[in-house]
Parts: sequence; C-alpha cells; structure tokens
Amino acid sequence: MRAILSVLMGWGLAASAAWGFDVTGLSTPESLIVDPASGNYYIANINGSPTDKDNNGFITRLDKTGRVMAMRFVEGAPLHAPKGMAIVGQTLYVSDIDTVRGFDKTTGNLTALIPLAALGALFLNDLTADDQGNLYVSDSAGFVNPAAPGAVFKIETKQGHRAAVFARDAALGIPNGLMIHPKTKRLLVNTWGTGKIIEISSEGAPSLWMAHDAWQDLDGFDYDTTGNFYISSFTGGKIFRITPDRKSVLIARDLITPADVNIDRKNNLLLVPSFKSHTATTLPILP
Ligand SMILES: [Ca+2]
Ligand SMILES: [Ca+2]
Repeated sequence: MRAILSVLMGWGLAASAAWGFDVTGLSTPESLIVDPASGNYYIANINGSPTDKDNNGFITRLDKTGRVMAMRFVEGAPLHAPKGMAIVGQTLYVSDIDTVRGFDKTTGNLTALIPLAALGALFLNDLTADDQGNLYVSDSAGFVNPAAPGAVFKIETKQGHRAAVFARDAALGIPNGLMIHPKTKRLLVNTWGTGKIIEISSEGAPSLWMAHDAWQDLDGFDYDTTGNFYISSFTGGKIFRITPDRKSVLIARDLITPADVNIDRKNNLLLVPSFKSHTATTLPILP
C-alpha cells in the first residue's frame, strides 16, 4: 500500500506519508472508524457472508497508534455480520443485518439492542450519528429483495432508542454510506450500483445531490476538516474526493474493495478497510 502512495502523490494525498498503519489478520472488514475522544480505532469484521446469521462477527479495537489491542474486542453477543459503526457518548453502535447493537466502547459489553426487523430491515449497512445523538442507519434492502426500496431508519438514543423509518423510497436505490453534511446538517446517502449522492430532507424526502459517471458501487462516506467529502467505489477500487465546489477528484486507485472508509480528522488520515484482502490501511490526506 505504501508503494501505491508514491504513484498517487500530487493527486491530493499528502506527499510525506509521515504516519499511518496497516492491520492484517482481519476477516471481511467492512468499516474502520476512529473514536475522536480516545483516539482508539474500531474495525467491524463481517467474517463470512454479509447476510448470514452465523454469530461469528467481531469488532477489533486498536490503540491510538494503530496497534491491535484486541482482535476480538467484541464477539458473539450475538454478532453476525457487523457493518457500519458510530459512537455516541460511551456507546459503540454497530449495524448487524436487521438489528443495531450497542456496546460499551471501553469494556465491549452489550448495552443496547435495537431490533429493526419489524420496520422491514433487510440489510442494514452504514450508521452515522448527528450532534443530537440520533442515529441513522441505511438499509441496502435491494441486496436481499430486488423489489424492496432502500430505506434509512432513525434511532433516537436519548429517547429510549425509539426507532422509526426516516426515509423509504425507490429513489434511494441501494443506499449504502451515510454522512451528516457538516454545514447544512442534512443527511447525505451514497448508493450502490450507479453511484449517486442523495440528500434527505428533515422530513425524509430524497433529492439528488450529485451524480458522476466515474462513480460505481459507492460504500464509504465521510468529510475532512476543510470541507472535502470522500467516497469509496467498492468494486472500482477507488477513492474520490468531492471538493466544496462539487468536483469529483480521483485520489486513490487499484485498492482492493475499499469498503466503509472514514476520516480521522485529528490525524488527517483516510481509514480504509479492504473487504476482500482481510486487511486495513490508512492513506494520508492533506489537512
Ligand atoms: Ca459472519
Ligand atoms: Ca457500507
């Protein structure tokens, strides 16, 4: 991965790869996030099929230098195919097929269980939180039932984890990555298939925010400290930066299935899980 960096210098990645880390020995890692409060990193390992309730999924915890503290920080509980993650307060929330589970981010103990099957959840994917402590979770329902429209659920963590459908609309396609726009505070969703970014109003109405011919099978979605957005193309092996004036810039290519990428805004690092190579890495970005 470090060799690729030399090829990509000048594409918007930092020229001096001063610090970063690689993790090996993972098992189908879907997402890699940082806890800004502690600097610890968490990796969700599906371990097997994304749809199998096989109770072998696990969460890896890294220290702030990127060293593995616990490969299986959380396992069982049950945990089948963990995908998106978001931290609210002391709780690490994880999407898991049709349920969102909450774990104490320090001990790994299960502290919250939010079943969403009754709301129609089929393939929960990304998770993100707003600054009010509300969680949003995407449902890539079309992966399971091609006739099922995509959906986003909202979970109010400060209201007893009350859950509801926030949006369910064929216009969402197969929704995947989620991000709260740092300025407008609106929810943005990216999509699998023909990659699009869709904005969802506070009333749950979708509208196209941006589309681009080079985008396909979008997965990760996050922003940096200067207002650039980042999306990964899973099957395309690419990561794009979207500038504040909405230009799409290819900044990394030839990656192996970059899944739910995120940004460590303190260290200016792109956090990249490689789904099919069972590894994770980081790419430095310009601050
Ligand atoms: Ca599994
Ligand atoms: Ca995802």
